Amino acid sequence: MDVAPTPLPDDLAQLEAAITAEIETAADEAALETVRVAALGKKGTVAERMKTLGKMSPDERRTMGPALNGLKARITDEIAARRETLVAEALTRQLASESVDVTLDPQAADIVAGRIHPISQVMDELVAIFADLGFSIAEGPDIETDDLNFTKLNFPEGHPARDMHDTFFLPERADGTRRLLRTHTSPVQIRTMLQQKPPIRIIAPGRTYRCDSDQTHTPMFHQVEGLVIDETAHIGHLKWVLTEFCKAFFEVEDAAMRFRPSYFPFTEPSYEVDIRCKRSADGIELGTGDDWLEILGSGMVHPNVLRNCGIDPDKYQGFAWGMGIDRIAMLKYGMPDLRAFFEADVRWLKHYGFQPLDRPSLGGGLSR
Ligand code: 2U9
Repeated sequence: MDVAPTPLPDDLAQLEAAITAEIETAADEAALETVRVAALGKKGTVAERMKTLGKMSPDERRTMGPALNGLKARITDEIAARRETLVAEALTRQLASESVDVTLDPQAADIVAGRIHPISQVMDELVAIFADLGFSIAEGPDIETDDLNFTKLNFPEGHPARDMHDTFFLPERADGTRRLLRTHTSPVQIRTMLQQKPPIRIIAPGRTYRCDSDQTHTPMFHQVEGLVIDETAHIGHLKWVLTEFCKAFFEVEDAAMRFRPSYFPFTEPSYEVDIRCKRSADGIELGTGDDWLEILGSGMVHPNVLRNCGIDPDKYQGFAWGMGIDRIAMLKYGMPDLRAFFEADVRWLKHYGFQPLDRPSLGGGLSR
């Protein structure tokens, strides 16, 4: 803002009154600076008056000198005080214009334009349920050694799962060893058993890889496995944990389960586990009906696996299970095509995705 130059008054009182008025009406810091330069700057009105001191008689100078110095000091103080006021007013205006209303509904805000992928949602649901049952969450690397993925899990040499047709191997190293993309999350439990003493209660959710690609298989998929090791763990506990999980996850009152004998190298005895269901033209309903649907595999941890991890099988025993996260997500949320999970189609995500601020919790409802 331009400020009209202060007219040079004849007497100092008039000059002071004129400058004071300009200071008081300066609307912002820039305008105040203009006033300061016009009054106190090298060629300002006060400086010009100071220059006249040299031409005065000693008597005149004795009265005019202190008068001019006093004037300069008062104007300097007034400018400083006005600057403080202007800064405070500007801050108040800025705070008012930038204020955030924390009572506004976040659902209407831009941040909810994104969606949580159903796999992430289901992972969060699994974690909430098993954490509530007293399990810890364990994680490990996607790239594993042959030893942790197969040997420690009691897979014999030459087992078909060790075949290149089923497993993604990385190029052989100079020392002849080959790393691989883990074919299950079981190496996470092996790592835990090698590092921790029982009792152990963990789940291991994560990505897994197999050379398999068709309508119901993708080369990368997600698993959650569980492991309990203590001195008394038995099949009854396994059945209770899995039933409680299914009731909470599928949000049903009852979840009868059927254990069919099976075979895995790492468990003995081993079971494939079915949940009761009702099939109709509308789809599949879990927890009721007179049909069965296979949802996971389980068993008592093989004594060789315990031994391989330095755990005495005569003192400790445990149970384990594994299930496909993609599969239980499809079942729960009625998603027909597995491959859509990995296509990143925004329309699909808008339809099947979850609200970012609506995170699953047992108290607040898992999925709503
Ligand atoms: C240790 C000991 C035992 C994990 C288990 C299964 C049975 C199983 C499949 C389900 C569907 C994999 O994604 S799927 O194809 N898994 O049937 N998994 S018992 O047993 C273990 C794991 C680690 C140390």
